[in-house]
Amino acid sequence: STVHAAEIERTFIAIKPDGVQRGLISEIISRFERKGYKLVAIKILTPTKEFAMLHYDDLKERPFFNGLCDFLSSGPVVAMVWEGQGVVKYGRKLIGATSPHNSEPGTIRGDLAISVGRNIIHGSDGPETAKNEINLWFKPEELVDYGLDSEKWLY
Ligand code: RTP
Repeated sequence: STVHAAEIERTFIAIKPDGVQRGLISEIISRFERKGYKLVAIKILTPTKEFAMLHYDDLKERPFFNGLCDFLSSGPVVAMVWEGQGVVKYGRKLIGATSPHNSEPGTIRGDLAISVGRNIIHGSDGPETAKNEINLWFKPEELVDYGLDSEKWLY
């Protein structure tokens, strides 16, 4: 029933404009929260296109890059940091495959989305990406600390 502090990871999760406009904020937060992950940062904002381009910098050579950045900056986005053991990898599992055509029922995209260009949520794809994305979207003081005793009900 113990977990080492080193095993507690953080990941960046964003509800994209389609997820926000469709009223899926609480549904998505609920899935991460019920699993046992902790919400350590949250804000709602409409990113600029320039900011969207920084966020998706890895995809700048892809044909859908421009449209993707237009879309991410088209309306309010809920930016979050979630914390817990294995949250980077398991968060991707909760989210499901990139294309909702392939994502399993039971996953967020499998249950709630149809098309890859409107797949409602983003999650960091690895620990390094998570650190970079958290730093891009949040200042360190925007993240909370739950304290030393808060893990005992989970681990
Ligand atoms: P995300 O970064 O949003 O969590 O998605 P991902 O890792 O599962 O997928 P990635 O390959 O990094 O693509 C990022 C986002 O680009 C959009 N996309 N459109 N063929 C297309 O039109 C296409 N392919 C990808 C999706 O919104 C995807 O989430």
